[in-house]
This record gives sequence, C-alpha cells and structure tokens, in this order.
Amino acid sequence: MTTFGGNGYKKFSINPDTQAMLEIARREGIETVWDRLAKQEPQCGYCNLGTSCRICAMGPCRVDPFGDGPQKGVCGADADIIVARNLARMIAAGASAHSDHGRDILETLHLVGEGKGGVYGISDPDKLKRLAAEYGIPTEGKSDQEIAAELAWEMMEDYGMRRKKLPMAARAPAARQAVWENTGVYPRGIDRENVEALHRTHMGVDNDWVNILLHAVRTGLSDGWGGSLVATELSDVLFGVPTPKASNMNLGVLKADQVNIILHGHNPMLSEVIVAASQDPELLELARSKGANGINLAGLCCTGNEVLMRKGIPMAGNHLMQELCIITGAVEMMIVDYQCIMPAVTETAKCYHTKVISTFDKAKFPGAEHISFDPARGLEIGKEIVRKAVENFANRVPERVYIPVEPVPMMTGFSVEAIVGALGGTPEPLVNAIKEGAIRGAVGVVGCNNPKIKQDLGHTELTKRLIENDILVVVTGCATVADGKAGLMVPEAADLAGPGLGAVCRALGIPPVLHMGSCVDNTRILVLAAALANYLGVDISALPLAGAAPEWYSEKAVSIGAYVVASGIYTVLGTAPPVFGSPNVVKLLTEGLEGVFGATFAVEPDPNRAAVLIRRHIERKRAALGLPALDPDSIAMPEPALALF
Ligand code: XCC
Ligand code: SF4
Repeated sequence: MTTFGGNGYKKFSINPDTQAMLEIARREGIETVWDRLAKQEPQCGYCNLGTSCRICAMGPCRVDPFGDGPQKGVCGADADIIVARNLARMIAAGASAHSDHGRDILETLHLVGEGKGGVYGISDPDKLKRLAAEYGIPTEGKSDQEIAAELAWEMMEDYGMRRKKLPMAARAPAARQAVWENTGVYPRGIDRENVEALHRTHMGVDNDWVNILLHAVRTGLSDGWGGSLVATELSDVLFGVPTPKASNMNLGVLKADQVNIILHGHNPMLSEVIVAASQDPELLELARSKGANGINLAGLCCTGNEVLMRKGIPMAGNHLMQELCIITGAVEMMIVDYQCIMPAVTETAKCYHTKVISTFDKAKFPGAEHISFDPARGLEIGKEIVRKAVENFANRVPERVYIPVEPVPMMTGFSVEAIVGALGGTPEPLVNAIKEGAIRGAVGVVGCNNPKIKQDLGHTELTKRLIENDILVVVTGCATVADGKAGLMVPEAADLAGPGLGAVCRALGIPPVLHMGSCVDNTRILVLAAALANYLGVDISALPLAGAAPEWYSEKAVSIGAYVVASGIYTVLGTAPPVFGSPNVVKLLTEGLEGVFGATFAVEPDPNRAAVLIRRHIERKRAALGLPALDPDSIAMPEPALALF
C-alpha cells in the first residue's frame, strides 16, 4: 500500500528488487514494513530518548530531561537511571537471544554425545578436539561421541554459576582480560549475567547508572565470548567449518520453474536437514511429477547466512526483504525458526499460496503451521516439511509470479580457519600487509536493516568508502546481503578497492569484502582480532580495527556493540540508540569508555562521515603502533549529504 509510485520507491531502498516488489505491493494493496512505520510516525520522543519507563506499576513514567516536565519517575529514578536500565535490558534481551540459540546447538551436541543425535553427528572432529583441549578434556583414545558428551557437559557449565570466568574468554589477549578483571566485568556465567541484568534493573536494585552499565557490559561480554561463541563453534563442529565458495544473492535466486523454499531465522539446525531433504531423490521425483524442475532453497537473514557459509545456498535477501520475497508469488514455503521474523509474514502469506512453517516451540506464529522440531527426528521432519512445500507447488498461480532481477554473484565462507588457510596457515601475510600500509586496517560492517534508513545505503556506502581507502571489510548478518547485492563480494571487486588492498586481493584471489557469517558469527571477528593481537603481542584495542552497524535495529545488535567495544574495538552506529535523554550516559559511551576499555561508541547516520571517523581512528592506531600513518586531520570530514531517510 506504499503510496509512492515509480521512482518514489528509491526513497526506501537502493535495490531494484525491493523497489520493484514495493510497486507490486502497492498494486495488490499489501501492507509492508514501510507502511507500518509511516503509521507509527511521529514515534514517541521519550522512547526515542530512552527516558520512558514502564518496568513497574507505579509507572509508566516519562522524564523530560530537556524541558520543564517531570525530572523523575514516581520512584525517583532520573534520566540517567532510566536510560541505563533500558539500555541494560536491551543488551540482556539481545545477549539472551544469542545465548539461547547457542544453548539449542549445545543441546544437540549433547544428544550426539549420548548417541541420540539422529541425523546429526560430528562434521569436524578436529575442531571438536581443539575445543575439548581448550576445556581441559583429554581426548586420547576417546571416540568423537565420547568427546562430544564430555565437551557438552563442560560447556553447559558456561551457562551456570560454577565458573568464575568463561573459559573461551581466555582467547582474548592477557592485557584485555586484565582490563575486564580490573573493571569487574569479566563474564562468569552466561545465564547468570543475563538474570543478574534483569535483577539489577528491577525497581530499586541497582540505582547507580554507571554500575548498571558496567554490568550491561559484562552481560554483553557473556554473549560475545560466551553464548554466541558457543553457537558458532558448535555449529562448526556439527555442520562443518565454512570454506570459501561461490554463491548468489537477491530475489533473482528464486526460480520460476522450481519449488522455492525460503529459510528464515537464525538457527542452522533445521535448515541443515532441509538442505539434505531437498536433495532427496524421492522428493525431487515428486517435484517433477508436479511440473517443477527441482527444489530450490534460498536464505533470508541469519539462517540464510549460516547455510550460505557452509553450503553455498544463495540468499534471497536481508531483513527488509522478508515480506517482499512472498510478494514474488514464487515461494511455496517459508520455513522459520526464530529471531527477526516479523509477525507480518503470515499476513502477507495469506495473500499468496505461500505456506509459513514455524518449527521451534519457543517461536510460534498465528497463521503459520507449526511442525515441532526434534533434533533426534531431524531428517524425517525435514522431509515432511519439504514434501508439503513440493505439494504446494500445485497451488501456485503462475500469472502472479514475478521475479524482478537476475542474481548477483558473491563469494562466501571466510571462517577464521579459511582466512588463515588462504594466507598460507599464518596471519603473517595479513599482518605484514597492514604493517607496510598496503592495508590500512580492517573493519567489521555488520548488522541489520532498519526501515528508518534507506535499505542497504548505509552498508554499501560505508563499505565502498572503506575499501577504496585500502581498509579490508569483513561482513556478517544482513550487511552481507547489502554488500553482496552491490557486487562488492567477488574477487573482481578488487578493482573498487584502493591500490594496496586491491593488490592483496588480486594476489590471494579474494574479494575486498569477506563474508564471515551470521550475527552469532561476529565472534569469528572477535577471535580473528584476538589472534592478530596475540600474534603481535598487543591488546586488541591497539590494532587498527573498527566496527560499524550502519542500519541496526535489534536488541541483539546492542549486545554485539557492547561486547565489541568492551573488547577494545571502536564502533560506529548508524541508527541512534535510545540514550540521548541522558547526556551523562552519552558522554560515558562516546568518551568515558575510552579510558576504561580503550574504545568507544560513535553515532553517525551518514555513511560517508562514518567512514571518515573510522579512517581517522585507524590512522591514529597505526601511528600509536609506530606504523606509517596519515595525519588523521588530513582526512576531510564531508558535510552530511546523503538522503538517508
Ligand atoms: Fe536480524 Fe541476524 Fe539484524 Fe539481520 S542482522 S536483522 S539481527 S538477521 Ni543479525
Ligand atoms: Fe516509574 Fe520508577 Fe516504576 Fe520506572 S521503576 S515505572 S520510573 S516508578
């Protein structure tokens, strides 16, 4: 129902496929995320500033830090406390989401250890043994199954209260761990930090806003060096460590003559068996008998990133494409697990023949068919679901099928193992390229889409500015699809990079923008940063690195931001977090953290300006390491220019 016609859709997205589908949505009278955003406007100013509170029944309260309205809530909480509590709760929700995803993978490893893993097994015994060694588990003479059982048992302790420190946090340089110790934020137990965050932010517990934020940091660290890392590492053990491969992106990966199944959400457990089921000869024959030339899988969001990294399954889109995929009329089924799945998708699906199948008991959707996922019966359930999709091909209305674009090629699969492998088994060539200045530094461009920002503009503009200035970019999550669709993730994109980075990419045959996975896989970036720092014998905060989340929307992104900064990496946010109602909190996040963690947040919606902030930061870090560096002030800051909204 988006009211813009023709070129008006350029206001919402840089992508031709999005623009084309918005026109179909208008014609068909289908509501999208952009329509619903417009209906919400103007959004609440108190909530935007973070100064509204509804955590107890004496409220809800709003404080008015810049006006002459109330300065305190009913309990006496001021703007600082309310903003800090709200931010801590966002971080706890995000960290809980990642960590509970990790728990689901861990439970699967446990089942494998008990010999009840059904179709699941150990895909990478070497990584299993490396992790076992890290947890002090002797492996000699033991079967993979025995090791899996013991490792699962040990990792379950990471969630509880028996540890003083999370074991995998020891991958960080000693200097970084000392920072965490000295500030009292070394993460202990994953669930413990999350529950404590909820406890502290209950009315009348932690009334010191700095103390609240320090615990929020610890909660974030329990995600980055705990829950998310469990998810990444054990997914590699169960499903394989990703290796470089070619794939495709955008709505053009849907095939008009095949059964199309979209995999949406975050957890790779089910999608891995769907990949197997989609190759089942009997189901392929069934598809042929229905007139389809095959069964085509395509990913969305982070489940898409997972199967892209490991299996090369193409991606139909990122966060803001979830409704638009269905509007192609070519999707027989959308299989969802959890996180980032808009409740709206089942409404959109009602306008088409698309079936939405929910699969996790903790994530049900009115309007979807629920098929409860049980790892022990994995493949059986996978085949049952794929069969339904194939049968649904008969209900497709060919006249309504519209796939607006051709797919764009990209390269995926850059796990830390793969990157080090591509470098010849040691980080040395990368370190040397950085030392010499051919590569100035590296930046993780990560995170979501947000309809408040023109879709993918923040990601792609920032990435282009960075690579053309010889800064290597690594991407995860929805940023991947943005840069992939823009053609930045093929080796030929070396031509878009500066001369130094371009030459390195050509020599190695890699793109200047490397795909490192889903959002839990931001831990791969942490682990790589830690490995580089350890190799050089410095703290992570000394390295010429930065993070950016140009279009973030999710609580998970806030948790990621917290652990990235607390790990010593300067991070620029495109979307403003709800903290501006407390000048004290803003000052702490953007300045004060430097003295504590050696890194801060910045907020800069204009990607061209964000690129300059990052380039200046990288040159400062280079100079401090005694490497050839530009004068940061010689990098001119452009006026805000891009129409983002
Ligand atoms: Fe969700 Fe992970 Fe954000 Fe994309 S990037 S919108 S969190 S799918 Ni993680
Ligand atoms: Fe209001 Fe305080 Fe209750 Fe929040 S905790 S709703 S500020 S009384």
